[in-house]
Amino acid sequence: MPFTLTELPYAGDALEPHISAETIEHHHGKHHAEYVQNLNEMVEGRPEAEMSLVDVILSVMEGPLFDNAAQVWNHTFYWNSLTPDGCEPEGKLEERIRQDFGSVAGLKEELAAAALTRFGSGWAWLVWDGERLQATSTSNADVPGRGEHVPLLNIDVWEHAYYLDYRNRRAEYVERVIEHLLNWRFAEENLLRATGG
Ligand code: MN3
Repeated sequence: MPFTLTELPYAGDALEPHISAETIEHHHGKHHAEYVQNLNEMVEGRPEAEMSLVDVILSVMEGPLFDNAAQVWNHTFYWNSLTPDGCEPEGKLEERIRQDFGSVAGLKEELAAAALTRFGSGWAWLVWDGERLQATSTSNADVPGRGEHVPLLNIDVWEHAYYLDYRNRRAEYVERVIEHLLNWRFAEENLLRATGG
C-alpha cells in the first residue's frame, strides 16, 4: 500500500480530559484510517500511486481522490497541531501574531470565530499567506488557499472530532482545544520553514 496511517505523536489518552481516548480511537483508528484505505484503493494502478501525498493533492484538487488524499494529510497535520504539553506562542511566531492580530488573545478569538462560523464540516486554520498570518477555515476536505497558503496549524471541526465528548457543543470543543491543546511550537516550526527562518 503506497499510503499509510501515521502513528499518533502521543498516547491515545494523552489529550484527556479535553479530548477523550474514545474520540481519538475512533477518529484516528476509524475515520483517518478509512481515508487512508479509500486513498489506497483509488490510486491502485494509477500514476498517483507513485506520487507523494502532497503531489496527489495538488495535482487533483477536486473530486473523491482529492477529498480522501486531503483528508489523510489534514488529519496527520491535525494530530501534530495538538499536544498534551501545553504551550503558548513564542519567538518569531509570537512577534508575527502581535503584528497581524494585535495580540495572542486577538488571534485566538479570530481562530475560534473561523472554527465556529464554518457551516457544516470542515477545518479551521492558522496559515501564512505569503505576507501575513491569517485565521481562516475550509469546507469538508479542502486545504487552505486552494494549496497556495502555508498551513501552520489546524483544528478539525467535523462533528466526528467532538461529538462523543461535546455532543453538539462545537464552541466548547474549540475553546478547549485553543486554550489547552494547540501545539504552538509546531506552528512556529512551520512558520520558520515558510519564511526561511
Ligand atoms: Mn476528522
